[in-house]
Amino acid sequence: MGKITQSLVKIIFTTICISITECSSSTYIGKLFNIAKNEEFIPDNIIPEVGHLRNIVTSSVMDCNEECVKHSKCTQTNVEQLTATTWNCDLFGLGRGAKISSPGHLHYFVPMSECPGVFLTTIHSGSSYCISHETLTWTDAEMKCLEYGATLATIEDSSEQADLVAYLLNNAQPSMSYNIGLSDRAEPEVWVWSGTGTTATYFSWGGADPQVANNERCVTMCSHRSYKWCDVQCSSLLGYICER
Ligand SMILES: [Ca+2]
Repeated sequence: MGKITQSLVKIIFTTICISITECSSSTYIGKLFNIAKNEEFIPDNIIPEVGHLRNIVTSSVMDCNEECVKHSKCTQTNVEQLTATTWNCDLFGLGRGAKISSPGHLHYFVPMSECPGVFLTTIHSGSSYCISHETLTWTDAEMKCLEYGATLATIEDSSEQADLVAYLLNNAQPSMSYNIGLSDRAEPEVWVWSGTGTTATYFSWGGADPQVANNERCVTMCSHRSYKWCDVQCSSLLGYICER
């Protein structure tokens, strides 16, 4: 985040909360910080150097989030009230996965960059997606999604799959397949969603996939199979779908 943007954000923050003794979280969520979709999300498997940045004590939730805005690598805060006037403030950079945090913790999220185009809320109820035609490996795509305050898409059921397919049939780049958040990179044939850390129960495989033999550990919505899923090598350069 550039210095001008940081200053601007600080001014907006100050303006919003100037006359409020204890600026409640709902006052500025949505203006600056998007609270994670899962309010109990806390960064897990944090990436070294940009993961857990600092732990400090602040006098309010707002002060903690201001510290985050000032820090070039901070994208997330986790705040817990200690006393009437003190808050434990954890600053985080990029992290992935979902883990249950303790009750009383507040989690805030600020994207580091914007997806090309916009996050679309009209594809499937309750979710927003960034469909990127930029071709990246699965891991690089996951990093990009994290920078957008998202993860690679988690497709929970047939209704979400059908809605994404309908969108791609009309809007995808010709012959482009799109990575989603599913892989068995940790353990062969145990398919885990990167966004939630959960083992998949719904699948929409196309053809004879998945095929264990070819070191195909990452999953894509395949253009040549009407966007049913193919397992591919994680190094394949493909489009990708982020969800938040
Ligand atoms: Ca989803």
